[in-house]
Amino acid sequence: MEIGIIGLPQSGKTTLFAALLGESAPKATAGRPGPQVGVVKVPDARLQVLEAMFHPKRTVFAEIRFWDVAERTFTKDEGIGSQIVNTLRQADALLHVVRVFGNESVPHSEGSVDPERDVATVNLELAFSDLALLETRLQRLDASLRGAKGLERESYLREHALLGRIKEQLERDIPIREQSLTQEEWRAIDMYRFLTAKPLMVVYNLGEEQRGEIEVWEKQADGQRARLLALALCAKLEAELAQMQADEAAQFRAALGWHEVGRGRIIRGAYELLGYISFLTVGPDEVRAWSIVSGTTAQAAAGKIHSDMEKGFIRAEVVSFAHLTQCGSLAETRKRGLMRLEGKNYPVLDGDVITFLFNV
Ligand SMILES: Nc1nc2c(ncn2[C@@H]2O[C@H](COP(=O)(O)OP(=O)(O)OP(=O)(O)O)[C@@H](O)[C@H]2O)c(=O)[nH]1
Ligand SMILES: [Mg+2]
Repeated sequence: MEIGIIGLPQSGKTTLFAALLGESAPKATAGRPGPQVGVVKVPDARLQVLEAMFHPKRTVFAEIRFWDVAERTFTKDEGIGSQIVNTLRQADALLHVVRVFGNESVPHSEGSVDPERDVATVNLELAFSDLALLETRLQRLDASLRGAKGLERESYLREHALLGRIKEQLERDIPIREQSLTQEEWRAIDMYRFLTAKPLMVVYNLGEEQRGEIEVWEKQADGQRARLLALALCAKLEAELAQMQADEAAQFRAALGWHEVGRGRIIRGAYELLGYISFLTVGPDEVRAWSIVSGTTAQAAAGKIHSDMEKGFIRAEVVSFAHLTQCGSLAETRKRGLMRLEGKNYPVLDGDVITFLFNV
């Protein structure tokens, strides 16, 4: 899972990036070309339980990769640079950091702190870049249509109609992620990697003194919109806590009345937003969590591990994490009839412990 961090200059993108990465954050960030990539482990208490049961050589958590795209992602005059757009197009989701913190010493690129305006500004920039791409593609289709006949012509016409409809709605301020498209239409536009089609997490970055307002900000943001999730946190405070020893940080959190680490809330949010779940694999070498989109079939899930496993898929031995912990071993789940054999079309569930059987 790849998530691109975007936002106006000085909104706290790099600070949030540091909060997500904690100790592993790259130190000097200024002046580096291209996106900085940070890998965050997805916390999963089930892995500790499995570790105690299987004593593996290693334990591997699922991962999310965050990109702190650039020093100046969005500027009022220039919009988003084409290189950044191309990078962002590869992401599975976008995370928009919105400045709410005051702090007079940090100038705001738009002259004043106004979170709703900034959300609208960035949304507009994303829409502009999609509109430019739609425009180019429609022109190319017009050209191709001139010489096209039969089936080829029909397929161009279909695509032209679809892109035209999408463009018209985007011009009316409806991001693609909120447009109602059929499954087939989503698939047809997938290759364009439109920015406003991506799931979006809006993170309101509050100042330390605004820490009592977290819930207010999350409630007020419209949670009902498709593929959009709003969170609020204090990025600077979270980044500081992420640098502390775990027990010291926990004491601070308790004093603040925060039950969950900001990083954990963002990771959980990303899973929810993208519809991700985790399945587990166990053995003497490693216990491991793998993230997949909910509804992924057993055969496709095997492909996450190795393409040979997908190609040579025979069947999957599946037991739920709950049943495995009740029984204490895989052998016991077999004995009690809780281990199931599933075929290639079985939709994998969160917490399934799976052994794939395959031909090489
Ligand atoms: N008071 C306060 N200051 C913050 C907070 N988050 C960021 N800042 C400050 O705002 C400034 C910019 O933060 P960065 O994280 O570098 O912002 P950025 O979006 O990465 O900035 P660019 O990459 O230059 O666009 C720094 O001086 C931070 O210390 C916050 O939650 N509270
Ligand atoms: Mg930065």
